[in-house]
Amino acid sequence: TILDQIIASKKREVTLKKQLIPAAQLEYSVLFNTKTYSLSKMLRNAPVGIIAEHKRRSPSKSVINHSFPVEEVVIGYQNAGACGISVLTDGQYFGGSLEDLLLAKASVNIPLLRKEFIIDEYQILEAKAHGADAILLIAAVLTRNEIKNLSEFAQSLGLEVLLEVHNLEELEKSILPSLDMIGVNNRNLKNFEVSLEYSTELAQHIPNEFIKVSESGISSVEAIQKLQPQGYQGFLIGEHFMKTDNPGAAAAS
Ligand code: IGP
Repeated sequence: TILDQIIASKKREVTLKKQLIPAAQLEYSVLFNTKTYSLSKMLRNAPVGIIAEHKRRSPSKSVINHSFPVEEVVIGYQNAGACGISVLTDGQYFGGSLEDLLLAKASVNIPLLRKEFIIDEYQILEAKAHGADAILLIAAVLTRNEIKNLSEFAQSLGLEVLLEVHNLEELEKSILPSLDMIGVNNRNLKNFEVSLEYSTELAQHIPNEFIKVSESGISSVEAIQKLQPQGYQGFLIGEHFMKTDNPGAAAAS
C-alpha cells in the first residue's frame, strides 16, 4: 500500500539525515525554541476548533496548490481564526518541508502541528527545533510500545501529541496517558476512500480525557455541525481550503 511505501522511504530518509545532521545539533537548536502554544487548550476553549492545514499536494490528489508562499497561507489561516495550523513536512509525497514549518513559525503565533510520518525520536527533535508545538503519531504504522516511547519523548520536549487512528483496533492499542488529542482519520490511507462515518463510529470509544479531532474530507459547516454533538472539538481541514485561490479566505467563511 501507499502507506507501506511512504514508511519505507521515510526510514531511508531518517537514516541519511541522521548522518548529515547529528541529533546533538538538533538538541542545540531545541534549547532556543522555548516558546510553545497548546493546541489542545485552544481546541478545548474554541466554539469551533479548526486546525487548518498547509498541503501542496497529496498521493490521492496530486497537485492541490503550489502557487502561494507558505507565509501568506498561514497568516490567512490565523486571520481566519484557526485554532492551529498543520504543516505537512514530507517532501516526496506531499511537497512539504521543514523549512515550511520554520517559515510558519516565524509568521504566526498560534499552535503548529508537524504533519509527518514519524517513526523515530530524531523526527521529534526536528519538529521541536523547527518550531512545532505538537506532533502527529499514526497508529497504523506504530506498535503500542513505539507510540508510548515516541509520545513520552515528545512530552519531555514540551510537545503535545495528536494520535491518529482509523479503526477500533488502532484506537484500543493506543490509549496512553502521554497523548493529548486523538484524531480519527476519515480517509483510509490504504485506498484513499473518505467517509465521515469513521468519526461517527469511533467517537463513543474515545475516552473523555482526550480532545477528539476529526480529520480529512471535511468540506462543509453541516459536517462540523454533525460531528460536534458527538464530542469532536477539533476539525483538521486541508484540501477544502488549499484548493481555492485564497486558502485564508476559505477558512474564514
Ligand atoms: C487533511 P483533507 O481531506 O482536509 O485535505 O485532510 C488531513 O486530515 C490529511 O492531510 C491527513 C494526513 C494524515 C496527511 C490526515 N492524516 C497523515 C498525511 C499524513
